[in-house]
Amino acid sequence: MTRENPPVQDADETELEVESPRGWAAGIPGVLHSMQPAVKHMGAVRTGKTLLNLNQKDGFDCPSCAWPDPGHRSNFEFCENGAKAVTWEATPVVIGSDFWAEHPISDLLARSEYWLGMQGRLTEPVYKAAGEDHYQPISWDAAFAVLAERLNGLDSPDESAFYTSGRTSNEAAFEYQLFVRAFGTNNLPDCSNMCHESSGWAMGQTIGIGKATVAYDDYAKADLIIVMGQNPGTNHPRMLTALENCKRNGGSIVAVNPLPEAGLKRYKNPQHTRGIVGHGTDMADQFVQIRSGGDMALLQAVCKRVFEAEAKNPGTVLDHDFLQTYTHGLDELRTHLEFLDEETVLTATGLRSEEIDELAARYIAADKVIITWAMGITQQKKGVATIKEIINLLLLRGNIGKPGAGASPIRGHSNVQGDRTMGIWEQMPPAFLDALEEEFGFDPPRKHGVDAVETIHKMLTGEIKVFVALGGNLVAAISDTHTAEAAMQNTQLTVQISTKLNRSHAVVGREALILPTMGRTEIDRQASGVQFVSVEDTVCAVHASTGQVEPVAPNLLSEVAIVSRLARAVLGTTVPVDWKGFEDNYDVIRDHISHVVDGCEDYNTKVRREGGFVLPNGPRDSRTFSTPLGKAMLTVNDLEYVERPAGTLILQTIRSHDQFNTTIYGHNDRYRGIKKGRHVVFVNPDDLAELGLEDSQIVDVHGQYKDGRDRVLRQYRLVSYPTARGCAAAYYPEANVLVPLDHMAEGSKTPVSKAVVVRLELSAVQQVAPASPEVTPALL
Ligand SMILES: Nc1nc2c(c(=O)[nH]1)N[C@H]1C(S)=C(S)[C@@H](COP(=O)(O)OP(=O)(O)OC[C@H]3O[C@@H](n4cnc5c(=O)[nH]c(N)nc54)[C@H](O)[C@@H]3O)O[C@H]1N2
Ligand SMILES: Nc1nc2c(c(=O)[nH]1)N[C@H]1C(S)=C(S)[C@@H](COP(=O)(O)OP(=O)(O)OC[C@H]3O[C@@H](n4cnc5c(=O)[nH]c(N)nc54)[C@H](O)[C@@H]3O)O[C@H]1N2
Ligand SMILES: [Mo]
Repeated sequence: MTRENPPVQDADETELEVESPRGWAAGIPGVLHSMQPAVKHMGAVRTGKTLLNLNQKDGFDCPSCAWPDPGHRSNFEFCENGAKAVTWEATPVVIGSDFWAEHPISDLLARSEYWLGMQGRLTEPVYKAAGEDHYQPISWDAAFAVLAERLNGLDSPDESAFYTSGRTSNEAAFEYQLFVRAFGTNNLPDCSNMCHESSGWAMGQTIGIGKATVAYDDYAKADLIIVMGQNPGTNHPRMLTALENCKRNGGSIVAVNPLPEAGLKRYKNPQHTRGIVGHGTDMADQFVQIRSGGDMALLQAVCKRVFEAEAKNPGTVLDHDFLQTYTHGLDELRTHLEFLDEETVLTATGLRSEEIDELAARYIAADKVIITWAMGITQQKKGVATIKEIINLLLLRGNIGKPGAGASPIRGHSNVQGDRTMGIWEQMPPAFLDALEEEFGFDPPRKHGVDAVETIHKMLTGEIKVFVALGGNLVAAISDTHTAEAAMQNTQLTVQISTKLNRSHAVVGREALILPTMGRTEIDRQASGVQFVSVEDTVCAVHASTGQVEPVAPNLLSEVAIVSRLARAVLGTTVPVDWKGFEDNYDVIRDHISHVVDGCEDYNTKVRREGGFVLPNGPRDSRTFSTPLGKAMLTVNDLEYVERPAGTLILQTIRSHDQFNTTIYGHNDRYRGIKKGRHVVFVNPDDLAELGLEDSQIVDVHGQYKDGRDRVLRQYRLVSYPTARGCAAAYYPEANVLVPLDHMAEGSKTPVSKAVVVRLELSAVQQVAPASPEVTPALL
């Protein structure tokens, strides 16, 4: 097979341009931008088959974010970034057999994520033998044989870890966790460990379920939506339509963010004439420009004001009936907040008291309130406690379990929530393991497995020897890049089941395998005919997804087929599971899901209904809270915020408008005014002045962590930007070199990617670092 298009050159960071940030999102440029790359790479027919079938009834689910589909879909139910995701996957550009001889691993190590991803789709399994610098094509059977021999040669199944990224379908995820547990370990780290784990922890403990308590229609019914730590204009663009619906129905929106993100200011909806030709819809009625990590203090201060308002006008502010019937802990919370010190709150938040008064007044005036959040909240040291404060605030006025109100963590990957529902978690509860045992007749391991950070630790110590990844790019996605890379290279075998090349294919163990897979856009033919898969969105709606275009190469296997063959090679007939039957007909997997996963009874029928079905949700449906007391828990959390010694800044790592996690589509961050480059650090102009620095100077960013290690991001261009005072921002994944591996959220152990204390120093060389990563000699 040969390449259809030549490989693109890497970006040249020296051409980086900076313009003023934009004050609005989407509109005509959004639509045009979304069509451009597709038509260029795929031609009109493949473009039509993919983009017009995106999120349609019989089409496939968008492989980008987890935002839900509305009941009434327009013909263009996709956004600019969904289109980029589809184009990136459905591109006919492929990596041919000649590629591997031309590009040894030492060459791949020196390439940027952008270059790697742009080489095209992976088309055949390849293997790197111990001591070799090259991958070589290998047959599928030989690849599974290598893997089976290494796994079965381990002293214990716990010497292996099986990672999952959130694009994997419910069918593949269910089968994968079944295989891993039948093999004998719960070592199932996933991308969620680095993402919404804090939400799962906090919500599980307080309301008994780690998922949103709202349905799609609730956004339009809300009187107030508070959007915290989230940039929907870039990361969940279709959410702007839901926010717009809320505003058009008379609701209001508050954005809590250190950055004035364009999508939260004004939205020009490309699906309405008024959006295309007019001014668009003004979004946030109040912008609360919070200091990084200050949300916990803000939420406590708002709760305190709610109690004070109730004290002034007893019986009018708190929802007494609700609190009495459904919650526990009201008095303790009230007493705790009496001691909250306003000065501490103002330091922690960087806000004025009046701004907090305004937010509290808005909250009290609204009957139905939704609070949504994403990574600005979860990837904080106090992320779990902060989300518990969100729950406190909602509970005080009965904002859980009624229309137009609720807690709404907005998930990242398109099926990250479904993967968890299907059992991808290192700590699945005993009831799930019991159900597996009953259904399949083997004894699943009960000891908890490792999460993503623990996996890295155990690779470093040599306790984990084989690493298998069903999608994703762990080495780039996890914190402390250099440590993570050393860990990955300390393993015996790394295996990546992927659609495209990324850094995790270059930073490998002694031996390595790449197993290419089909993507969600592609037609999946098996022995019983064309298959569909299913996914769950951020509001617990499950639906089918059917690929529409021919697979990009004949030798690709679906994820289900790969896991099925892997299981057969490793386990033989030691467990009574019909892996071949799974591969031949995905209905067989869904029948098992029906028996094992709560809420999925009769899965094959329900998932075939138009629009699928919504999973049961106690808090949302009936104010049922499955906590040990059977009540929603108001909790008392000791306030903490990020300390910032003089001369330092709190740096957060964010996504540009041209990336999906570690996948870099391009080098423009349109809304923030950055063009042709990514090596920038955004700093408030007053902080720049205070630090004696100027816009466009080139600096080295040094992490300031208690372990004293000098973690550095070299030669980044300063961009004077209206972020909150004392805060800075740089793009993920590059900035992961600065996040220490043990800098984790309490409880959830999510890396604290949004608050790293840093010091800026002028670089010796006043030139932006090249796009290719810095390669430490140890890696070669
Ligand atoms: N196009 C596109 N879509 C995506 C993704 C992508 O990379 N590209 N990734 C997907 C994934 S996996 C996820 S998890 C989501 C991520 O979606 P987001 O969470 O929106 O992604 P981030 O870019 O990390 O943005 C974090 C936001 O939190 C703000 N923030 C940072 N620190 C704080 C703080 O202390 N307090 C408050 N209140 N705000 C803060 C930042 O300024 C920023 O606006 O998007 C998903 N969708
Ligand atoms: N500093 C910092 N670090 C972060 C974050 C942050 O905000 N800041 N965010 C964290 C978050 S929220 C997340 S979710 C993680 C993301 O971590 P991951 O999910 O591990 O990373 P992705 O970049 O989404 O993975 C992209 C790769 O998945 C593969 N892929 C794409 N589609 C498919 C498919 O259909 N099947 C298979 N098998 N493979 C496929 C491709 O090879 C692609 O290169 O990163 C985390 N890391
Ligand atoms: Mo995520």
